[in-house]
Amino acid sequence: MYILYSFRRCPYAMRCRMVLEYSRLPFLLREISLKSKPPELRQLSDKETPTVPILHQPESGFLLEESWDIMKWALERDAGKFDTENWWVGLKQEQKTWTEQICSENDGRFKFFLDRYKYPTRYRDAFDPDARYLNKWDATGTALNEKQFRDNARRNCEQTLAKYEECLRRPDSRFLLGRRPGLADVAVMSFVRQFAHVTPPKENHTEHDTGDYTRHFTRNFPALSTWLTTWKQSELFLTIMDKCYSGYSPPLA
Ligand SMILES: N[C@@H](CCC(=O)N[C@@H](CS)C(=O)NCC(=O)O)C(=O)O
Repeated sequence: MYILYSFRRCPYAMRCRMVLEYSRLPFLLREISLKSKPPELRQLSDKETPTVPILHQPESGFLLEESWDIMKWALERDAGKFDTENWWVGLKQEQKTWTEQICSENDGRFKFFLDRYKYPTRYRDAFDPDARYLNKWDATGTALNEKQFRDNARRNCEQTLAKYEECLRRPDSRFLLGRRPGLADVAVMSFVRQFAHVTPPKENHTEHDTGDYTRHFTRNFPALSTWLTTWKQSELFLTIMDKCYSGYSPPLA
């Protein structure tokens, strides 16, 4: 039996749950507290700080520790027969490459700035181990005050969102690759959702600050907002976010 170590609100775990549910992999869901990880997780993982999601099959020792690997493996297993709506397996090579690029930008630059937009105060420490990224992507970052730091992070996220918006505004393109959903949509959806849900700081927010970030998101990215709503309301997403969700169970014969 496969076990998915997961955390309900983790965007990496969400996208894996979506893919595992879609591709009908029977699995047990083990919800983890990130604050007190069980010893078995530490035993499984070679990482200094184990992360979720992890997919493990105790009987065989099969282990995947990266969400991208889990999604890809689930879709490709058994010659792709579970990828029934062709999210990945039957894509053209250029579409696969594009999907990989989208995912890598999402997990890299976008996630980096999303964290800073969401939690600016957590990242102002001069000893931030991620400061090297700050230099890579934003040489001015450390010289900004908190509001400027947050706005700067938001603007950087919006560069990525603008690409998605452009894709979705093409004719007949309800999804990033066109008419049909694909792995790219699923890989980034939970992160775009986090961006759209960031709440304004309680103090000092002015009209100029927009005050209402959600309205700002909807106004600037109308096609992306519609796309996000479609995914948020999808049966798949609602299923994997259900507090009682315990993994895909095959229908009774
Ligand atoms: N590269 C990993 C990243 C996963 C990740 O960062 N997960 C977060 C939760 S959203 C985590 O487990 N963090 C460890 C911690 O907070 O201790 C993947 O794609 O699976």
